[in-house]
Amino acid sequence: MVFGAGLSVVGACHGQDKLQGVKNTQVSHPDKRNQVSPAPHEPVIVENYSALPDAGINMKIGDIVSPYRVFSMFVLPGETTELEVIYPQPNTQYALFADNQSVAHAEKGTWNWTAPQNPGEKRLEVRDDKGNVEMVINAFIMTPADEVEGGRLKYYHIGPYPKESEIKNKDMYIEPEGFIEVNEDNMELNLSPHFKLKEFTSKQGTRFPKFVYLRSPLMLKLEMLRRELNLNDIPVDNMVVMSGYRTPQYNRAIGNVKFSRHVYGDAADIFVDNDGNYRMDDLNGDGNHTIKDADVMAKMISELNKRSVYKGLIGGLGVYGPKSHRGAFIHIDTRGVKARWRKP
Ligand SMILES: [Ca+2]
Ligand SMILES: [Ca+2]
Repeated sequence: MVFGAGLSVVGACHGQDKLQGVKNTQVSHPDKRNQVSPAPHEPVIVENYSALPDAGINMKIGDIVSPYRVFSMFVLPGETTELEVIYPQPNTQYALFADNQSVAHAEKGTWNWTAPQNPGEKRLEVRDDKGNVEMVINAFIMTPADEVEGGRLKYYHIGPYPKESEIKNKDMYIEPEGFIEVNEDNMELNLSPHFKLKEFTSKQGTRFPKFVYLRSPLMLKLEMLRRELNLNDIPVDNMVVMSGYRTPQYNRAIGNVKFSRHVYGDAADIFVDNDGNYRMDDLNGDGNHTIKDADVMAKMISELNKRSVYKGLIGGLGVYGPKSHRGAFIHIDTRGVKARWRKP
């Protein structure tokens, strides 16, 4: 098994030169569909994946490396991404297919795949020379951010991102260059073996389409944490993403800090919920539901921090104790520098 052997994140982001501001114009729209009170996220239990082994190869997808059989990428229309097989199996040739169409090699084991001009999804498959599918990469072609008008995309309220003049660390707060449209047809698609697109939408409104912005290192971090818990005899059948992406609009509505990592697509608030009651499970086995159960998850992040393969995934770790309206949870993000906080 070559898990993690090449797991790394190189560089902060692609296409910084293509950054587009979300237009911050105050236009009130008669459509109020998105102003209904948020519905709670349902836990997502992915069945038949608990035994899903890693792929026999690692794939470098742009600036990240995935060892998983199912992964995802987020690109702009017409954007070209380099894909490369890392650690191929001996005496095996690989081919890349996009929606069953063969993609020409750039060189052996390397392809430059160009996304179509229209937003949507493409299913990329890496197949070996016997035709076996070694890895599926769900490619999401985003709607460019310059199509946001009056803070909205197709009536979905995204809201204004902080102005560039307000941002001190421009490497850490990169405004989205596009948004992934989420609808009934694609919401069940996997972003990684255990996480689906629908888990990361902002908790605003109930109608489709919705839009999210996500960065792939978050998926790597979530999968690594999940695995680490399992390896430490804390079985995870169901890890709930209580909050993934938040639009600036929603983030402001709940009174969160302006520069929340959730707005920048690399944060998730999570807890283990194998019994499906939408509350953190008793992970430390003391019979009580307390912040100590969140500490069990946080400890795994600390362990991962010690490893070199984790280097590109460093970021925030917040530990939260239970309140009357919700259980304990942890916040993780991949902001690139360590940040720690604890809120009993
Ligand atoms: Ca539970
Ligand atoms: Ca406990």
